Amino acid sequence: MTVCTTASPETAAMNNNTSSSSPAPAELQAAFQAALQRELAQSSEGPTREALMRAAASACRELLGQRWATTQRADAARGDDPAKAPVRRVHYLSMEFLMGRALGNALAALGLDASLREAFAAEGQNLPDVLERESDAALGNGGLGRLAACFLDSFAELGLPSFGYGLRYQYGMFAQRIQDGRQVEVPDDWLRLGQPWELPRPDVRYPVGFGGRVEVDADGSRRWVPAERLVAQAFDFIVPAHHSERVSTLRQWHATAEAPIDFNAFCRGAHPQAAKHRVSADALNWVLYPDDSTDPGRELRLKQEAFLVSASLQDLIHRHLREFRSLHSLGKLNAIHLNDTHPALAPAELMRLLLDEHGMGWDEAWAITRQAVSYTNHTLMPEALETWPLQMFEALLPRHLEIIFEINHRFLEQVRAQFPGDEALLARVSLIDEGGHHGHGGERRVRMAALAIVASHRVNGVAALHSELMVQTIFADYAKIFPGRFHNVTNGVTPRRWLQQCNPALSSVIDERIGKTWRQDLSQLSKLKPLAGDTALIQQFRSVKRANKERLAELIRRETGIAVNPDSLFDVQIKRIHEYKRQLLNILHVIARYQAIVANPNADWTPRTVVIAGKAASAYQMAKSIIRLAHDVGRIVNSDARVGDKLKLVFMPNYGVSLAEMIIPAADLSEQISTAGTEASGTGNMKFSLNGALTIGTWDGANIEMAEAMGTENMFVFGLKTEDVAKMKALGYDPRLYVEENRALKNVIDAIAGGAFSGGDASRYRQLVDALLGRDTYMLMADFADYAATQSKVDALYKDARAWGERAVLNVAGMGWFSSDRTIAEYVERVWSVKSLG
Ligand code: B1H
Repeated sequence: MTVCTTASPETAAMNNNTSSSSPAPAELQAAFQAALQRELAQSSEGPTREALMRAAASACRELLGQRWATTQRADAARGDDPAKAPVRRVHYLSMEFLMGRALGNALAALGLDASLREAFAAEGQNLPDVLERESDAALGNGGLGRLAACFLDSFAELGLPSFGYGLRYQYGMFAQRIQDGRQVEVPDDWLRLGQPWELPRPDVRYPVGFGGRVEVDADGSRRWVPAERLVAQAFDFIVPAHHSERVSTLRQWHATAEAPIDFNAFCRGAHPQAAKHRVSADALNWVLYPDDSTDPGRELRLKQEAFLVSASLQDLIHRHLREFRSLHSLGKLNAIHLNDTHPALAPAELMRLLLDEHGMGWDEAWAITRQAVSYTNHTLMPEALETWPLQMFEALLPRHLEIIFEINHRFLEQVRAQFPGDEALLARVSLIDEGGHHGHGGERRVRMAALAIVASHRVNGVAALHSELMVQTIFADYAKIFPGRFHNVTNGVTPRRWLQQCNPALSSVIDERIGKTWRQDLSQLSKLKPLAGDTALIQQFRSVKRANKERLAELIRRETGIAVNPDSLFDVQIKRIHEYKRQLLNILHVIARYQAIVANPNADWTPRTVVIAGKAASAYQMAKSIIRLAHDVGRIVNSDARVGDKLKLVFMPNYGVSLAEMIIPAADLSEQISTAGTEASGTGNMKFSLNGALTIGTWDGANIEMAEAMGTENMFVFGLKTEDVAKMKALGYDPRLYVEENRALKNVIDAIAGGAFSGGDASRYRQLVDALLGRDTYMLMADFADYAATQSKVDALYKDARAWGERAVLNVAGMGWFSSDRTIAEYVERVWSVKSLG
């Protein structure tokens, strides 16, 4: 699939490769040997796996650097052919990019696995062991950040002129340790051994200001005089296409202070004083999402967002001027996409740059901004809708606040004209929350989602249900004001990482049957559908799964000491720990099953291994309590001789991209059990199904579209639907009624409450139990019975290996739609192309 070919013959050639055209292996071997010599010169350890990994990475980086230069030259010429609608360059602004490891992907993209395998063998090492030495680039929380990484892969693959823009966090997301069954956060020092992938760009630097005041010049023009000045310096990470020589770029900003040390203070011996501003600049680089439960934490987060936005837009403008020498065409030739509201300052900053730095008038600047900007919402959770206290905002970004006031003034005028007399509507849609109501102690706040919507020409949700609920609930007023602005683009995942690389054995089985083109055109997978009953194919699926499960069993033993049976059903839930995702429902079911096994050990149980992994936000006590419960329950269940192989509960620590690549190919059952209406899309759900796991899931997010694509009968769907949830809440939901009428559920709750898993300590889970019996916000009690009954259906089907295998094939066959290539093609078509501007 290629959606974007640019004008020059050079690019056409780059795009026309149908098979990955690799550099001559000799060229790579030479680059690799040279890099290895450099490594060896720096270390007395000899050619360790780390050294080989870094040498291979720098060899790849050199080759990718050449592709980068060619891609940039081709893209710079994209406006040259007056006969063609010019292609727009996409600037994908995101606070998160969860890239994971890069070497395996680069080797696959460059077609160099085989020659590197040989080179490593010559040093006595094998490829997988070397690949494992690379640390994950974990610069994201979860699905939103991994989606951005999949998108970069598709940008390259589709030949889209593009930059991803993010921050170069020194510690990314924290690393999760488990101590006495509890999560402990430690810094993830992923840059410790250097970053062989990044290309520092010392010449790409921009000033970014904070604080200060706005001055009015003699001619009435306004000018911001910041109190603090930082410098943003670019580091590039190159993302290769797999079937052409094009690349995309992830450009990450690093902050330093503009001013050198304070020499006077230094000479007085006041050393910390001399470097105070440098430390405060460096704080922007430290971590992703500083715990925002404190005021300094929140302020740092706002600074990070402003820093990302300002550096990225200055870079865009600089490039545009170099290529086209005028800003009038900026909106037509560039798309600026906001990955949620975290970079939603972008329209305000773009207006400031155009007005104040480039002397443009308001109307043209606003037209350009609206043309360029688009926004994706990723969640309906009200607590995730960003707002900033006006006071803090003004102290850091006084000129931006003025501009936001002006945008708001003009917007509210328009609403007033459109809906005369509706003062309540004006208050609800205003970019400023006047604070006249509950929460936040009545202070005025800036609503970032409002700014993102008003400044965008398109706003989308990430799955059909989510996009519908978005315009019915949180954005209903805006949808009334801007009909036509809102739409849906369902998420997808890259088949290169999430099938080809993580599951080479299954990839070969698929290749044998339908050829290799699914890597570029995932819809090819539908050709497996008529083969789903083929006994030999089912056998092959089964033996691949079995081998992947053995590999995972070994990892589980290494990481947790727990011995699990690879013949048991591997039932997996891996994702951030959050109440709405209902890991707790999963654990309740494990307890119920445990109690049932103990009561009736000789029944014909389908042996199960339940695997849970995920991180809890450091300040999220309930999520941490769920992790602890998983460990407490696991300890009891796993050591009970009456249970044996019939049931195991495993919590795998430090979930991340690389761990997902190990676990997903080994899963039989994928748990996607959020309360209906709460999970915007999910993308893990897609990865599991693509690897032949069956899903037990609620009618939520992209589960719905997956079920429709593969046939609802091929998914284990259970639980309340979104309308049911709403209705029951409206009628007054009482979780206790469900507990009273369900003996199994009551026994589960009683066991937790009575301290059965906490050594008799009844207080440990009191809050958790009270939450379930009190409000039960996510309706676990209401969904429990159907969940447990559906799990019994899972058991029954698993006993019939042939029936299960047929469904596994049908799952894979149904996933053609869920490629991020398709997602990006839709964004191009409906959001980023010149024609989408109307
Ligand atoms: C998603 C987030 C998110 N939605 C706030 N929202 C954050 C919100 O640290 N913060 O402030 C971080 C992340 N993440 C996820 O996006 C959804 O929950 C998934 O359902 C969805 O699949 C994914 C990608 O669209």
